[in-house]
Amino acid sequence: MFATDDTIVAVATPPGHGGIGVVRLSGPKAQAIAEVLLGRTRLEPRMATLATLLQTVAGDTERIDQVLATSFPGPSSYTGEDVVELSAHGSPVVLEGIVDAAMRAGARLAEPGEFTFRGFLNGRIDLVQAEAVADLVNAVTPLQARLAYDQLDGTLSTAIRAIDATLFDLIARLEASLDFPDEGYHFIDRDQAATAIGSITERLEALLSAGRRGRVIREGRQVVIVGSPNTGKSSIFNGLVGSGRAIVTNVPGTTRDLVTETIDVNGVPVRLVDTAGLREIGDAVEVEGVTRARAALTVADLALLVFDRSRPFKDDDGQLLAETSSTRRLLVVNKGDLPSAWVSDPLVAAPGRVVQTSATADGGLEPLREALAATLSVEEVSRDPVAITNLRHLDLLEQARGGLERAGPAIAAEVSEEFVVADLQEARAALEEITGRRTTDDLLRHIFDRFCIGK
Ligand SMILES: Nc1nc2c(ncn2[C@@H]2O[C@H](COP(=O)(O)OP(=O)(O)OP(=O)(O)O)[C@@H](O)[C@H]2O)c(=O)[nH]1
Ligand SMILES: [Mg+2]
Repeated sequence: MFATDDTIVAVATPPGHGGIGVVRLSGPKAQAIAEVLLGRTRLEPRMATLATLLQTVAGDTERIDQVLATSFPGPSSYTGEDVVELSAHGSPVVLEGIVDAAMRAGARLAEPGEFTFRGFLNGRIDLVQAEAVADLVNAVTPLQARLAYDQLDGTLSTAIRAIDATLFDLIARLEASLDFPDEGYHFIDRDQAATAIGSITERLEALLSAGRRGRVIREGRQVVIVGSPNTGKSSIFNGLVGSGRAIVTNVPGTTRDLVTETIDVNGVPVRLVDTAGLREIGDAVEVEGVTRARAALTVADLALLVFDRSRPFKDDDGQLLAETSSTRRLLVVNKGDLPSAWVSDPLVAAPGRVVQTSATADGGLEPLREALAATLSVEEVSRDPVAITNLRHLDLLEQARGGLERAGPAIAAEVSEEFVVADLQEARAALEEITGRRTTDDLLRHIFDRFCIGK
């Protein structure tokens, strides 16, 4: 996938200006290139050294910046190779200058994820941990970050390897019984094998059920705000987001496109989408806005239907109620600070929890915040059992369970051990694909494509 015998370089900190920016080098020539850049011969391993960074252009040597250089000799470095990190002032010009100088001295610009990929190839981390690095970097809620860190720390890898080891042992004993059938060896009898398969299946089940919750935390939820024009959708959106992100006016038809922000609801990242007020009239822009609003509704995990209580309930409102009857929804009755114009309660028979709000009154959105949390949050994910968050891992665990589910009855039905062993091997193959003991180039490309450059 990537060449692995050369020395790579990249800026490891985000683009833009900052207090400090870090350039990272990894590969056999990392140390030598750093020596050229710093004009000195030795960096004490794992000690930050203050040094001046030099570059030579057209025979003239100039000073680029003062940096802190740290050398991490392989194999106990992030990549498993020699690594040098240069912390400079966080200016894109300075950092790009350092990268250019490193390239002139023999380094190649790193591809996205290439540092982590080398760490994986050199056995510093397994594939689950590599994926956790990307998840940790991309986390938007503290709970997401915590679960990603747990996986990076190896909790999930350890759990999967332990199951794999038990399977390996079981297969070995079954195979031994196959190889020496006439010699009276009973390495394992069918009852013992059935019990072992049952207990491995239980361990997989525990991981799978924790994984369903974990996935919500990693993938988040999409919540779409819909309603007739001028009911206060954008005001509610702004209130929940905590900024004036969407335009609010008293003109019906203000919002015309989808406006999206992510908020944290008890650790679950929620993509909140504000939409154009649903009505049939309007110019071409508004019609397109309404089409987009309806499309957003179809992919929502939850819809907030917003009604304006200060004016009579209209046909449009009734139609929205009917058209979302099978969508998970909250019925938000807004403008509670104004006198009600509803003579009877039009929502009384409608499925969905009713929440009274006032987007303009202090604390008027609290009931909605609480209802969102109650509807969307997952039970608190404890650190044990390990919560799987990644769909790839879940799919492979399901595959592993499939193998065990075939092996269990086969052993009970006195089917030849060979077939049982084949099913168990299949389960093992799936587990090994999770941790990356077996992989394909396509899978690796897919995983490391998600990384940013410098990671
Ligand atoms: N009194 C009162 N006014 C509100 C409340 N919520 C919104 N408004 C006002 O209602 C008007 C419309 O609010 P918006 O948030 O723009 O409504 P919208 O549903 O996004 O409107 P469109 O984008 O046009 O569909 C604005 O003048 C808001 O200030 C509320 O709870 N009470
Ligand atoms: Mg609006």
